[in-house]
Amino acid sequence: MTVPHVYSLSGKRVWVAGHRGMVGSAIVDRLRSEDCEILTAGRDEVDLRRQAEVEAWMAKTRPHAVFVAAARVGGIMANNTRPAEFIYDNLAIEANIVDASWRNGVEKLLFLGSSCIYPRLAPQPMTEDVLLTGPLEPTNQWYAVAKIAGIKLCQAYRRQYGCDFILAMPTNLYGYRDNYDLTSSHVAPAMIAKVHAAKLAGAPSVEVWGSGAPKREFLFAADAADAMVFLMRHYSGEEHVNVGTGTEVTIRELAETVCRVIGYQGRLAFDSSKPDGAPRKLLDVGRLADMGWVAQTGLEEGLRLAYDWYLAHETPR
Ligand code: GFB
Repeated sequence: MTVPHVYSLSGKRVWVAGHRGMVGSAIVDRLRSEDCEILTAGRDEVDLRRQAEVEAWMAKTRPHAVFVAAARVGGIMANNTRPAEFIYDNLAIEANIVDASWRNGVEKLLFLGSSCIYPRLAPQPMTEDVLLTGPLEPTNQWYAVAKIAGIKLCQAYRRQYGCDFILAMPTNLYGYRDNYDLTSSHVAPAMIAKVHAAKLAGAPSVEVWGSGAPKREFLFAADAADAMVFLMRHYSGEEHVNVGTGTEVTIRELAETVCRVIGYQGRLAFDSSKPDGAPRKLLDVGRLADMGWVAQTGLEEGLRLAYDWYLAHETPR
């Protein structure tokens, strides 16, 4: 399939906002094979929640293109217990970067949202147009509202100022440089850390939050980064685009897969005092597939790669 080229990164200064996070760092890795200059702003240099700092940094560095991978992110527990941080930080970060990008003549910007923008009980798989058709999942409504505002922000700047700002909505991600802190992590890194610890301790069981019945779609972060660069080059439009694999597993199946990868034979102990969150969150990835992009890394393979990274970087052995 020949995919039309709409934007060339060649010779461009490209700012990856959020380069220390899992997705941002994967985008930096992916951009290393492109002929572009990668810009990153250290946390000590720019607090993205402060408008004046973002404006000064952008005016100084003048990027041609921007990936907005900076965000306050976390798993179900962090979202549910720190609502103010999840709504305020995300609104501030996206408003500051989008506005400063327009003011500084950024040619192209890609904003990363999340599959939790969609209604809790949306028909599955979720097409892009189910946005704002029903109530949100309560555990992460604060984050979701901020990300929906980010979508509308980019669309408004496109309509009023003609900015080529585009929107990607990735599913649940996992990969290298994930967050393994059990109070704020997502489920995939949490299961890696917990199963590893249970294996080392010779524990008879490992704790899994909730019922194990919710279904989730997991995309390897390096694949997500590849999709972001693909969209940056080949897509220009107001509509947001789902980014995922199009396949889902139950949390029980995810936990079993992690046990297999790590070689742990104990039991799964489900803790029903913890929330399940949304029952299903499967993206319809037809729009992206029609453009010519599909995910490459299967779940078990990706979990093996993530576990190898965890062993090399995170564990007391
Ligand atoms: O990954 P997770 O926190 O994200 O949880 P969400 C997914 C499912 O795994 C939930 C269960 O049903 C959890 O109850 N789970 C089982 C666990 N054991 C664990 C564990 O040890 N840790 C965690 N974290 N979960 C988040 C949103 O929702 O997904 C964010 O809150 C964002 O805003 C992100 O959208 C992608 O898929 O439920």
